[in-house]
Amino acid sequence: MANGTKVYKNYINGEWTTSATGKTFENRNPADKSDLVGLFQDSDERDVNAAVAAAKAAYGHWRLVPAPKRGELILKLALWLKEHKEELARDATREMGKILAETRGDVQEGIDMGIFIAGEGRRFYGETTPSELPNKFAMSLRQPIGVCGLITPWNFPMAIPTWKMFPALLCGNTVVIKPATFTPLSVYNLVKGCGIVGIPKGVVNFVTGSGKRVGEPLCKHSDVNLISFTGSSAVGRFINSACAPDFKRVCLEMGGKNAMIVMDDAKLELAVDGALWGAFGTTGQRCTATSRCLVQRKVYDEFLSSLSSRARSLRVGNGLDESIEMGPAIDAEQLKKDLEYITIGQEEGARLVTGGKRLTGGHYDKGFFMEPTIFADVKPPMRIAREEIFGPILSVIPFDTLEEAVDIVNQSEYGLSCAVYTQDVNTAFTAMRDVYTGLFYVNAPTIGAENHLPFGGTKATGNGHREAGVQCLDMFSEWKAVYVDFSGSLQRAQIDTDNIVKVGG
Ligand code: UN1
Repeated sequence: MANGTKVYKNYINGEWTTSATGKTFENRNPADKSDLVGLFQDSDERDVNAAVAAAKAAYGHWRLVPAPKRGELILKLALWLKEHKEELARDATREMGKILAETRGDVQEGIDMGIFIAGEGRRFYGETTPSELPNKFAMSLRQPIGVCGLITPWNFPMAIPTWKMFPALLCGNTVVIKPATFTPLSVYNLVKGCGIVGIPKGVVNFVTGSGKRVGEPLCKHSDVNLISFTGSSAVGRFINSACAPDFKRVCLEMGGKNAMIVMDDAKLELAVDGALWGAFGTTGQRCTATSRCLVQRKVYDEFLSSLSSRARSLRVGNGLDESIEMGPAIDAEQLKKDLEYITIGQEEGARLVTGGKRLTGGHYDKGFFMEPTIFADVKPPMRIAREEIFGPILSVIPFDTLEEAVDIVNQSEYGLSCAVYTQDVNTAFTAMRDVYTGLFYVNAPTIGAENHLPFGGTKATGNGHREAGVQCLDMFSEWKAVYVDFSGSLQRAQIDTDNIVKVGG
């Protein structure tokens, strides 16, 4: 404690340690800048090296712990999260700003992921298959990769770290986790849980600090075998090249510009509910946020007026207050960026229907608040229709035919999530088939993916990997094909196969 402020340490080889730099950085509440959540280690390469060395040493043992047993420890951790759900959610709201209902959901996502992945420990299936040669056996099995560097974002400070850490551990890897500097407390809590449930020392290591001084050396470390990152496409591009020289496996989960398509026959109230939640939930700070609403011409005016009156009445404020519906932007820079996009949208000729201003006065001055914002008559080439803003700003775009809507959706450089609202099964299936995204929803918003299905996107959203679902195991393991020849003689595949089948002996 320094002046009553708690100083949080790194976790390396099972010990809570201070950084070699001797420096710390502040974690402040974005809803109330005067609220100092804690001081965290402002680490550098020396701390990364120590954490990687610990993870490398622990790997020798951990990879040999049977997968069902690794799964049991993850289950224990999930149950520990469940037991502490409320305090973990409060910590997350305090450091990140989103409302309590959402941080409870964030922690719940971690619990769900743990329960799901723990079961995979007893289902760690490979395949057996006949060899093309007699008295020879063939199978495939998963093997771990080694030390995994996990670089996690601030918008889902608990869920996304669990998406990465749980499957990495289940597959037999050890990890070094670097949380976003805005939200180190949630990951600190998760790592504390690892120690409490008995995950052996060195298996999970935690180093806080900047992308430059911690993230970059982690990506470039020759003993790190995999980097899994969630964040912006710009940082993802940098990480991809930092990992390229030694062909490190890189799993990137990046931006989105997700569209909701509202057809003439949609249940409009349902679509309005979905758009409101999709666009302004998490203050629009989700990679899955609905940032474009494509509305068919006949219902355009009605949808727009109903949505904007609902947006106007959203209660914005400190997420720790249960009556609040939308929290602040994560920091001053994000708020500035959001407000810049208001100017950009207006200059491009879009019609500002509601919002657009910073909220000031009273408790608003303590944090980074802005009004939920809707632009109408947006044209697909406009920047507000193409660029990921990561704020509470929705672009509403009119269209005439489904074909046109699908075309607009697919013009995006991103491909994470898309939703269609319609009562027509043919329209729903056509859109599902033709939209090129990793997630697709019918009559539900673009947010709200569940843990037992693969999560990820196409194009600039990702690089082909999927988190969650059984598919996430492919990210954190390598396949090994095994052949066992018990014929006692040399059998040559592809060559000695001609005379094997003699019908009738
Ligand atoms: C993210 O925005 O980075 O589907 C993840 C959702 C959440 C996860 C979002 N379950 O919106």
